[in-house]
Amino acid sequence: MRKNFRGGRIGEEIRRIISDMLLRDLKDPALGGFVSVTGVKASDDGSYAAIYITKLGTGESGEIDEDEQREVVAAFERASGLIRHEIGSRLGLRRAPELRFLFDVSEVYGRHIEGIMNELGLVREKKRNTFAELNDALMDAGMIRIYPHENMDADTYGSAVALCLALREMGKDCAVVIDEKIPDNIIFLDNGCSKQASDDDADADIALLVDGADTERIGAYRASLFGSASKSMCIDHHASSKALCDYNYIDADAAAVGEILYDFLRENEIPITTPIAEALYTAIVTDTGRFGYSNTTPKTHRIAAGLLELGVRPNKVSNEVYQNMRMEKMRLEAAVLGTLKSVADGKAVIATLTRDMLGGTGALDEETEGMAEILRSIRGVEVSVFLRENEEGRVKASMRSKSYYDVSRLAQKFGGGGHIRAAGFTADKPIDEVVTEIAGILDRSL
Ligand SMILES: [Mn+2]
Repeated sequence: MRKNFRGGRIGEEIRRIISDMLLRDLKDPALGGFVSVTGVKASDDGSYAAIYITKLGTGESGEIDEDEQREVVAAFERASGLIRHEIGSRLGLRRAPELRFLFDVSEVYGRHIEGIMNELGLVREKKRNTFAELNDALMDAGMIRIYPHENMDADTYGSAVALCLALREMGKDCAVVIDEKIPDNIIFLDNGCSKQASDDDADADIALLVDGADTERIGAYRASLFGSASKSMCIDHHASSKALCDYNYIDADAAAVGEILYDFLRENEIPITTPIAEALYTAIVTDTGRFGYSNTTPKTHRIAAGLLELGVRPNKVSNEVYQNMRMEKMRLEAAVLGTLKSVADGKAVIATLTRDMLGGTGALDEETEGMAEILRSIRGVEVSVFLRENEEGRVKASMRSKSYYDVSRLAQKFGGGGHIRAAGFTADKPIDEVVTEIAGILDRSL
């Protein structure tokens, strides 16, 4: 029997069929996790149907970025034939509709995600506060502990130090609680603020997160200390952040937490000394990519100007942060660049690093970070591949693409994964073999 395509019922049937298939038949890794169909719009003549899909991210917000959205859509497109076949046979259609998959970014999606997150008990949003409310809470507290996120960058660390110095000026027992080494190029900001996390930090009146709004990125031990404080507070500029602390200030328009804190200190008439200004300025310079990213606004520059008037010397900050590479790391870059190989008519480059080469430069394993980005910056290069032997002698690959090539699919061929523009894998083969294989694939597919 032929079914009538008009009305929403067929759409609802298609939705149910795809939902069933998600549970049983669709095994693509990109369709794992909380992927769901939010709606189906079928055309009147039954020739095609638009399928609206969503995926819930693992972060607090539940949202996923555009690259991941494209991955989900691409995975559905790959399974399109299978899905049409199933729709055709289950609905008894001679010709199943053409399917178009769209990532649902509507408000419905937002509500849908909120619904799922509520069901899972993931969201317990609290009140968002004003600067005055934050200030009142901080001034009432005696002991305050500030938590930068792990893999500290200059925004989280500079903001933490700036606030710590300001609160010490106000007579508070304040410290920045860390559990990792401070990166060499920002340690000049410290001014005696940081301390290694220890059990007595649990007694704080206020535990304060900067540049993050949940404890996912501070490690288990510090998260337990954070949770033991009487009150929690977060100051953040990530759009995806939810208000999960007792006091919350989240401004997604701010280029850096450093910007928010500048306004906070000004509004509450807390003096900004030169070391505080320097920490805020460093936070802003780095989070805006030296005023080069699209988050840079007129306000960013006005705040930067205000900080210069408070005694910041941009040249000093620049020298500390950017002109401060270890000689060993520079030697490492030189050695890696010495292996540079151009493939696919210059649209891709591959560079390698063996254990012997690394040993020869004296650089550390973690200093190999960022090589794939450096390689991608070459004009005309769409894909960069950096291969290195790790401590276990396995080959670790990092791959980047600039604008159209999906490196996550390339990584999947080697059992790895990642995002469209950044992906990687680990292989148990000699490094030269991996180079040859990747070069072959890139030559054919670019
Ligand atoms: Mn930041």
